[in-house]
Amino acid sequence: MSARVATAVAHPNIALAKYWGKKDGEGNVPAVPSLSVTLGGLATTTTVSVDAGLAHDHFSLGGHVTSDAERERVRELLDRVRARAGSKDFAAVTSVNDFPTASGLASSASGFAALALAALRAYGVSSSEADAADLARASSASAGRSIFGGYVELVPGEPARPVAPVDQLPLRVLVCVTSEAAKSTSSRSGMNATKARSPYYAAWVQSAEKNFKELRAALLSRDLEAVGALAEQSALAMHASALAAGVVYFSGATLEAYREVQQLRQQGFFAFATMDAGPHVKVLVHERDADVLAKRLDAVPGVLRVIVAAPGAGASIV
Ligand code: 2P0
Repeated sequence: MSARVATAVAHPNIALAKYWGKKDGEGNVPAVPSLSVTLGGLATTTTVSVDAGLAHDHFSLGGHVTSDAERERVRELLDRVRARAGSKDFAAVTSVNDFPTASGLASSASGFAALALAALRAYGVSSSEADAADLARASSASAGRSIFGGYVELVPGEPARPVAPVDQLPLRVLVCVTSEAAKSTSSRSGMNATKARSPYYAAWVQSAEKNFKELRAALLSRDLEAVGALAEQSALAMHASALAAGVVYFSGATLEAYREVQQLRQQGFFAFATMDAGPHVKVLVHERDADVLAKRLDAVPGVLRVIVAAPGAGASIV
């Protein structure tokens, strides 16, 4: 039987209102609502080839054979798709990122979004974008958001859905890369440790609900300043709760870049920082200042390079 092949491209997303922590029980359901912007420019390209001749699934990432844990997460997603397709055929999956993998640049978001779309197509499952988003979310919650372009919300228990288009705000995201290495603590273990051990986890969950509502309203009313301020608050509150459990994603360069962002604000620029489960700092700036501020941030000790990203499109089959 000939292989059925599909290739999908997906882009990372940066949460403005962060998700951190899961609801009790199975199903990978986030404990808090989140709101992200999908970034153009950075991409994961994933090909799924269904082949009745294979004895098991194969998965390579960036041309390398992957860890058992990574293969297991890919297999779980393929199993869900096979169950819907009524197929027992295995697949070969190849995935390539054009940015650092597993380092807090949301590679699992674009990775599982691309995998979900490509797998549904390759196995011939007819599905809506909401189906694809919920399939991706079950593997990696933030991945549900990368199915869509522009600004996207993920409310616990529901598939991700778009909230506002790419041109809602004159926003650019300056991704300050501070390490090319993979992070030492995965998001999953970091958030589980925070939930188990942080004295501030309950406060985080409470503050995240309020932050999400306010940020969503600010986005819909095109209040760029409020979106920036609320996004930075969300990131700091998430990391404060994680830090109290000994979950530390910051490096020296993270703090240097954050200090520069505070100085840019004192100098009158619109600049707010957000940090994820890795040492990089993503700086929200006005589109007109993007080139000038990228140079300023590139000069910060420990910042290796700065990627200028604009809000971008959702995942698609190519
Ligand atoms: C977010 N992050 O909202 C938050 C902020 C990182 C910091 O979603 O366990 O890789 O696979 O559902 O989606 C990273 O977590 O975690 C993440 P799993 P995921 O973007």
